[in-house]
Amino acid sequence: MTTYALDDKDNTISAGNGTDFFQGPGGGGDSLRGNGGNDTFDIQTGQTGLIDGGSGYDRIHLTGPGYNKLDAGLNIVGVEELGLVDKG
Ligand SMILES: [Ca+2]
Repeated sequence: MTTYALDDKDNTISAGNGTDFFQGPGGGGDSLRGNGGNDTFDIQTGQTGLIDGGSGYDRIHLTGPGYNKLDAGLNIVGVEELGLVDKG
C-alpha cells in the first residue's frame, strides 16, 4: 500500500495501480486520482477539487473536525463508498 500525504496546498497526485491511501487536511484545489486498485481517501472538511477513484472499490472517509460536512467544491467520480468517521 502506498500512502500519499495531503496538505492545505494544491495537491495533484496520480497514484499507481495498487492499493493507495490518501490522507490529510482539506484545503487547496486538489486533483487526486486513485487509478487501479482499491483506494481510500481519508479527507477532512474543506477538501475541494477532484477525487477520482478510478477502477476498483474506492472509499472516501470524511473525518476530523466537522467530519460530517462535504465541501460543495468537491467533485467525486468513480468512488463506491462514502463513510463518516468519528474519531473524536
Ligand atoms: Ca490539499
